Amino acid sequence: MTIEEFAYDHPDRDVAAFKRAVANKLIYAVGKDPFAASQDDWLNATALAVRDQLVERWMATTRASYAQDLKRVYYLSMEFLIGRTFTNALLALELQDIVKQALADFGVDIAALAEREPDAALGNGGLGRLAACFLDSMATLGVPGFGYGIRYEYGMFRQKIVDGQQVETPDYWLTRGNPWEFQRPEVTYRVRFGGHVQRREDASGSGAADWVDTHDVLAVAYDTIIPGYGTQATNTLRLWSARATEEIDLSAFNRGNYMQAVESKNHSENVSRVLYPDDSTASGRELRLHQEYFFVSASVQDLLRRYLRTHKTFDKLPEKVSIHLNDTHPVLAVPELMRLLLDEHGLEWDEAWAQTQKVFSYTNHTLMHEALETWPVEMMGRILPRHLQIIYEMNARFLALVAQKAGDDVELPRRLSLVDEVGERRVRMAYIAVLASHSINGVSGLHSELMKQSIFADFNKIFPERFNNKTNGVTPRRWLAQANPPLAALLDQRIGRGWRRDLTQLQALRPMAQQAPFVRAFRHAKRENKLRLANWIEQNMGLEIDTDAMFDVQVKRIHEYKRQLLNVLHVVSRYQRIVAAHESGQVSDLVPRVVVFAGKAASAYHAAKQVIRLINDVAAVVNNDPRVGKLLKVVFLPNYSVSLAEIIMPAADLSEQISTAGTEASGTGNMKFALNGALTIGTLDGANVEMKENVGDENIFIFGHTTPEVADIRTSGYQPRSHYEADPELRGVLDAIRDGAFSPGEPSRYQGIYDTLVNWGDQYLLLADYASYVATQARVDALYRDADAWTRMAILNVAGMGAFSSDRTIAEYAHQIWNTKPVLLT
Ligand code: 26V
Repeated sequence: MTIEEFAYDHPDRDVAAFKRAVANKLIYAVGKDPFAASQDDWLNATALAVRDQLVERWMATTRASYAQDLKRVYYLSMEFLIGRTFTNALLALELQDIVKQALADFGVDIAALAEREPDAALGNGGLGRLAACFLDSMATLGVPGFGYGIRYEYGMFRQKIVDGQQVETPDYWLTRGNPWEFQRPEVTYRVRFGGHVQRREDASGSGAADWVDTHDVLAVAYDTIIPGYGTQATNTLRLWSARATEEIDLSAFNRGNYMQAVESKNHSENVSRVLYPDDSTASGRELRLHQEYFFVSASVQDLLRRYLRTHKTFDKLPEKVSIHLNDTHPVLAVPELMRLLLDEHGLEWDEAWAQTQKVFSYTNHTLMHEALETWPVEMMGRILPRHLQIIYEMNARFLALVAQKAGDDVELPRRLSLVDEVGERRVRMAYIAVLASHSINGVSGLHSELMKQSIFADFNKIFPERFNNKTNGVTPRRWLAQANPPLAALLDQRIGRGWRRDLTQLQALRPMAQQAPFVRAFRHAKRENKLRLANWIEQNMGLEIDTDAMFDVQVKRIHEYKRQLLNVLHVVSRYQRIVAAHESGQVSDLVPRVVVFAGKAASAYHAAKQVIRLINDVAAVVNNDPRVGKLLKVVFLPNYSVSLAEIIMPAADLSEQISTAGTEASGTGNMKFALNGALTIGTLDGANVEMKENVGDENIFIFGHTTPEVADIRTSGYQPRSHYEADPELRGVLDAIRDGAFSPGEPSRYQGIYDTLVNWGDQYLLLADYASYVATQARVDALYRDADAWTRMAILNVAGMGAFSSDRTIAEYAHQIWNTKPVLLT
């Protein structure tokens, strides 16, 4: 039988057919009477009908990739911060109008439905969202790929603000079911933990071993279709969920202890229960190590099984398989592949290692010491004894090589060892990644250079050809077409629709910055977006804001290095100037601003939580001071998420990208803002450097010390107190915070913040950059007063953002790292 002969109800793409499809889903799949159906029932029914439209593309893509025997990319990531799927799927299928009409005929409002979909928040921040943008671009470019990760039951925690402080609540995103996923119970793998290793009797020196007496957990696959845009091609996101090997522990059950019987099942299934919400410390918690090995083992078993369907030996593994490590979290894939090749498939070490090194590539996403993963040798030996052995063997062979090259540098082997021997012995996961990968990349030009000079300096001397840069990007489908309908419509009208697949077409906007009607239309689009955000704020926070004011926005995880606190210092300085002017009978000449913050702090990160509290305390004082009026409002939007970002990014006038130079690996919010017509105030950090090159020096507000200057300041004994003493305005700001101007009920609340900056070394150089920041903010004000000049510059920013599509990034990965060819669909 051919697929043409296989009879099924091929889904049609007109309103009548789609109504029938939704009606069928509502009745037969959701099981609801249309007269009793809730909004969520309608959403599920519609999602299922939309999903049907993706399935044919999915199967055609899979068939074609087998027929063409293509190399596949496996993108291993602990995090995929997808957000919502409904609107994105409609966009990919170009079904918006049809579905809107079909639902309207049922009396259902599509926008209200879309709003009810929960975010799939299976990630913390930049790294997870990048993985989601990459999936979108891989599908769009036809790169045959799979995302592999964990199907967390609880995603990123929900943030509430109670009395100005962050309170975390669990994000059980699956309550109402997930219509997008296909459970695949037949795709289940056994993942082993603990036990011990026995030399294999018949191994005759091959190094193969038996790993026995293990505690096992099952990994069950759940697949989600990732549609490409403007193509039939799709990819698969395969997430693993933990199941106990036995439903209940029968021996305990028979002894009459029901609770104990169920407990062991729960214990196993905890592995995929919850996303680790701390992206600031490489936590040594054992559960995290279990999670990392759990998903990596299932993924490597799965991809080997797929490879072996069409190949008998491992000779062609590097020609057919590329495994990409999204940071070090999936690094255990390296010893896992080695283990499977040695112990299960009988390869010799040298052969297994040669293939392994050709298969892996690795992206580093941070230089921050706290986030670099290491695991205690003791823990690794207890949970993964066979993998520890393999790591030791890799290390011994590597260090023998290093010893030959070391010359008089007798310390070199110690510095390069995969095991840090100082104090509690720990395995250095990043070193395994570098040793096992043929390509190691950073995520912006600056970051890639710093990576070579700092954490991987010794490796760069030995393997210089492995290191390269791949500057991040963002998907224009979600971050422009979907998030910003007014601007997307304007672009379509003036430059055509092609920018969705070729973002460089935005450069056609450059001459239009000089055309008054276009400038007006552009400003009009921005205004609509500002109104949408203002409405959100009014409805969710009961706060009224003025849409003529400049929307000055900083949204991202709360971290000391990102310097939300520097932004607060500037806000307080404005507040004090407004009040001072008022007290002396004048009106301040400051431009009215609404300063918007959003972001989550890791639950144990006290300093970050204090910053959230300070922002809310400052907001309470500023927003209720009658002397301020419309000149300044401060807003902390709770529960920052992908779907909230889609409302915030298009509404911003000013984008704050103000990390200490040398600390932000790339940033991707910076790109989303500029793409949506915000101007950037930023340091020469991460991808800001390349944004400046692309939009032109005169179209971006750069301030602060550069990376080498930061290094000089630190080595020559930084004295933050000297800035405090020399700058009366800065002193006034810090004293007010210290003395309780924003915490009158507890005047000493922010003594710690003051001390961190003035007395304890100001690690991120806020005080050193303060004067430059405030002076640059004055230039921002001056430009905003000239609305046309501001809008012209905003247009030139959009025009210059073509390079920051994740399509460009993925094309570079595909050509320069993975060596993959796109799937051809007829
Ligand atoms: C670390 C950890 C430590 C263990 C617990 C969970 C966890 C989760 C994430 C991380 C690493 C965070 C690294 C990260 O998100 N880096 C960001 O990557 C973006 C994409 O490349 C980049 O734009 C940001 O500048 C960079 O901070």
